[in-house]
Amino acid sequence: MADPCLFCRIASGEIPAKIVAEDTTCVAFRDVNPQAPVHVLVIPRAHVPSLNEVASPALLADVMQMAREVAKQEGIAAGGYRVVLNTNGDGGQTVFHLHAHVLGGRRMNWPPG
Ligand code: DGP
Repeated sequence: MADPCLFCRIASGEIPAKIVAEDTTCVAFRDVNPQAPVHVLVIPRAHVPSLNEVASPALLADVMQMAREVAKQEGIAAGGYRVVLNTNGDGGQTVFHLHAHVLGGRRMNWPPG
């Protein structure tokens, strides 16, 4: 049976995505519905539904390390960017495979919507 998780299927290459970075633990790809000139999602290859279920701080470190590398690669590191982890319903999470949004290329608003 096909893996039901959309982002697991992107990580395995079964579903195509515009991949901008990948290593043994994480994959980064462009969001299909960008909210900023740069909008990249960084996911762990391992399936973890949300921040609430993360068991290893090393996994978070891997995601954040790749987020930082993507920001540099996309040319937004010096100007500034935002990394967002939407978590569960009130956090606005719609895909239940942990992902960090890397947003930049425009001035971010605060407070967020
Ligand atoms: P969130 O709301 O935090 O769970 O963000 C999920 C993001 O995933 C949302 O910004 C749109 C993006 N997304 C959903 N489906 C796909 C897809 O099939 N491909 C890509 N590249 N992004 C997707």
